[in-house]
Amino acid sequence: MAACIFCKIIKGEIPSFKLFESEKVFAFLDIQPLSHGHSLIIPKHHGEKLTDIPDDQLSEILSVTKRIAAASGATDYNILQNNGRIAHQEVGHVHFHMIPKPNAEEGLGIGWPAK
Ligand code: DGP
Repeated sequence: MAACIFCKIIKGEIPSFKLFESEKVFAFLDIQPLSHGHSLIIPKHHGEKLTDIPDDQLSEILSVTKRIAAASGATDYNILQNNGRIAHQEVGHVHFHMIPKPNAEEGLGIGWPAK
């Protein structure tokens, strides 16, 4: 989609720190990280919501997310997918956040409320 910022990132029209690319999946560092290594994993196919993405692509996205988490060295992390405007989805292209929790043993890290 022409106006979509994540489609522009995939095409290289907006710079990003690329972590991974395959035929159907793209991953890069979040520009507003909640922790060091906060990554975004997205389908190349433009779809706004989870239901717009074929199951085989979702499966690859989860697999890539797991590998990026391992590569980051994080043993504790959150995988987050904000689906829909009311659920705080700001970018209308499906994306999964991988948010490392370097201080997991001390409780939840930056960006999360205390228990
Ligand atoms: P969400 O609220 O789930 O839609 O999160 C969107 C995320 O996308 C947010 O953490 C910031 C990130 N983001 C927005 N614009 C850009 C950009 O141009 N480059 C990168 N790397 N990340 C972006």
